[in-house]
Amino acid sequence: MTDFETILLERKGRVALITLNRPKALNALNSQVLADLRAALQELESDDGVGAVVLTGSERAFAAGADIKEMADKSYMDMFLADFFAGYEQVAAFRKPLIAAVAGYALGGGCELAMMCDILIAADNATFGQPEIKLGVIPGMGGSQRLTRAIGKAKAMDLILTGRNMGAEEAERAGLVARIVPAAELIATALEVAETIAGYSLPAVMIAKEAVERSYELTLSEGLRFERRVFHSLFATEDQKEGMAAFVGKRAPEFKHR
Ligand code: CO8
Repeated sequence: MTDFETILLERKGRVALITLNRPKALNALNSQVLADLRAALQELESDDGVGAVVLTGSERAFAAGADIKEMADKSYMDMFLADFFAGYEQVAAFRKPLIAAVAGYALGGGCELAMMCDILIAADNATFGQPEIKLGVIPGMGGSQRLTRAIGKAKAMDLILTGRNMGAEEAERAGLVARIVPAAELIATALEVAETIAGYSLPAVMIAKEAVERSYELTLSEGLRFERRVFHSLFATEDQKEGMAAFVGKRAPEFKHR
């Protein structure tokens, strides 16, 4: 696996673990982090041996936001011409399951990065927020859209307009977080979830992810039609035959594409 400047990339069987690694800056997301993440995800996407990916930070911070020091002196033209941080959409476009394991601060771009993942598992010390308003700006990596879809207008407005943080329990109640675990068990739990997913048929997993994502974009009738079409398409896979034959034969399936 390639070495990177600001992230660590490890393989554990069919699961990859990406750890944001700028501890002195609480994993603030600068352009190098973006470049490293994009390169790592590209590598993992094209690796058939990888079935799911966990993205994490440190116990103190998943990521405390976009790098304020890098952004502070930029002009409108700098931001516009570089389409600053548009590259993060590549994280959201990653086709395999991406699990965010969040401990400590997930603020601003950190919260937005976690929301680009498919399953968000939080340590009991996790803190989420969109504090950009305190800096004279607003969320710029999807917070106003993804947070609102995840937790609804009432809470999203509360967080984005006041800049207050919310803890793991409030985030779980609000529907942002799938599970809360003790901080010491965070990585093991996230890897276990990823291993479970990576044990299934990869095309089925990728299509399941895509179908759920389409629900954000489509009307119900179009979404249901999309689901039915891709459901039908899975009957062209060997893994469907194997999965159903294994059930009937009362044995564990041996998926080929996993
Ligand atoms: N950017 C750069 N450096 C940071 C950031 C950050 N977001 N967060 C923390 N750091 C640095 C600090 O400057 C400090 O560095 P140094 O030791 O050199 O002074 C180091 O990390 C440790 O931080 P603190 O000493 O502040 O640690 P505390 O435990 O006292 O506080 C906090 C932790 C509460 C997390 C505090 O650091 C904080 O408030 N950080 C900023 C949080 C924030 O405002 N995040 C939002 C940033 S804006 C954003 O994310 C916009 C996203 C969209 C951009 C897309 C553009 C298109």
